[in-house]
Amino acid sequence: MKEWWRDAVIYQIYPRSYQDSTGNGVGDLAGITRRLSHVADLGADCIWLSPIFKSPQADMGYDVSDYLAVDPLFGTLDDFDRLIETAHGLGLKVITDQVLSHTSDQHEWFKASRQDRTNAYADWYVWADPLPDGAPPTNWHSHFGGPAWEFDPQRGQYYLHNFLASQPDLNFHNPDVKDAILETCKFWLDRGLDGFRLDTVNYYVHDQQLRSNPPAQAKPQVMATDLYGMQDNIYNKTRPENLAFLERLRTLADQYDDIMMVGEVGEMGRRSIEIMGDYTKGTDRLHMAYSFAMLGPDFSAEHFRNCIEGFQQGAPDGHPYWSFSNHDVPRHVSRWEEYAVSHDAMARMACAMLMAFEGTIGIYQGEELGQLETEMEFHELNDPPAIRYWPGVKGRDGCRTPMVWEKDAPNAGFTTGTPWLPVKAPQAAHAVDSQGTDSILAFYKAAIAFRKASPALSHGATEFLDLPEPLLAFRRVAEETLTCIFNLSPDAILVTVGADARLTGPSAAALDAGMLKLPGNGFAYVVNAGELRVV
Ligand code: TEU
Repeated sequence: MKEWWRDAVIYQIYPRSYQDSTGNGVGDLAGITRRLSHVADLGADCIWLSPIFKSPQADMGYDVSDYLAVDPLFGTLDDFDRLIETAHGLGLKVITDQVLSHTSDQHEWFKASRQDRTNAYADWYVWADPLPDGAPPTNWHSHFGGPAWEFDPQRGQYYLHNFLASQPDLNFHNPDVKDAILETCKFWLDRGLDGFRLDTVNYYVHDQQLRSNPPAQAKPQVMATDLYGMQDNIYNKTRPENLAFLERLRTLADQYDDIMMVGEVGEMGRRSIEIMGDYTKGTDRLHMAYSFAMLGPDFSAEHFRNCIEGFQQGAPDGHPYWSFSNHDVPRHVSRWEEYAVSHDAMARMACAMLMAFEGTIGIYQGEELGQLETEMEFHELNDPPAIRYWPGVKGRDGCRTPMVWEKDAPNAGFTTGTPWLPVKAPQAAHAVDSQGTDSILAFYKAAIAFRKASPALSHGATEFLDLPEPLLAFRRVAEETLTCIFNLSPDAILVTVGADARLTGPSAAALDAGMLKLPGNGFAYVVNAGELRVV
């Protein structure tokens, strides 16, 4: 189908934690291939593979040392080709995670670049002289803590790293860098991929004049790592010059058949929704984008409405990608537990909500099991910012622990060896083989199937209804009209509806004589809803 991605459900696989086939404790491509039927059975359309490329794994693969090779940890190029072939055989598309903004410091380009100021790669990264007092060139912060500049004694200069010091930022003002990066993308498209997830897509270009960001404000920290969230990062990322590069990427993608690119906008809040729009409007930039707006703690109806309406207004012809969890944030069932009657009730309602949103839907491995964030001990941590800021910061290991397959098998069937992150009892309790007919997994399958079969949910327009918090309600309008209503609180709420109203699809509500009873975290898809009023 042309533009398959428009109403797709995309399933994110974190390869280190899906299925180990060798017993070394780390998941791999052959393991994923073995488990693809789970994804197909769920009803997803596509898998997004977090990075599988050669990497010292300082940031778990988001530090690439060779864009054209599979890391031996995950297998070989043959394993990759077999994975694609098996996925395609099951009707699943495959997209890979391209980390183009920075490389590992072990990449040959950087090893050459740091030698001196005149070598062929000298300007491939962002190098700058110290200020007269020896300080870094700007006040930019690294997302993972401290200054975004690292001094290199051999060159006598600083280099830019928006993330770890071992993740130097490429210089996207250099035409050779842009050409080389596009070549690496071409390599993977030529191998029959269906598209890319583009890591930190708004970080590619920095301010060439090296202006300092406005001084940090005493505002609440969004991301816990350090002062990063307190600085308006207007000069180290989201520069206007980035759009021209996105257009080149699109030109490349359009040379292939029905390729999709989804960009990760590394930003939260309202501004992030604007950037998603800027990056996806029209047909010459990205196909879709997501930000961290729905991946944070905010769980108000107003917030979700602002995200969805804000995107529509900013980019009426753009296409969003919405998800509640990924490998960078605490799992949503735990993240939003203060609003939950129970973890399971939250898992069901969040799924029903997500499946009702207009756009493409992303789910993160384990979410379909109602999985909880894993509580970590210091000695179990792997994530660099988690280690650096322990115990003040909840790092990202708790959402990255292995997928659980068989409840009673060692390590829940993930590995026969010692897993790189622990498999603990509260997580193993959610194993795939323990999910029966009334389970969260069964619910996800039903909700995905319902969305697919419903023209309103899969491609209808969205019209919000003005109901008070904690109710989120909107109509999806296509050949049919469906009213979707969600109780974002643990307390029951009564809503009157029209006399002809009836429930359809999965629900957690009771409808009797024009009265819709929503328990805590209740939800319903309603046909002929009539006028809704809170009693
Ligand atoms: O994440 C980007 C990221 O975590 C932040 O950029 C984001 O800006 C922030 O959470 C919103 O305020 C990607 C990957 O998903 C992550 O795993 C990597 O560590 C990171 O890039 C560096 O490659």
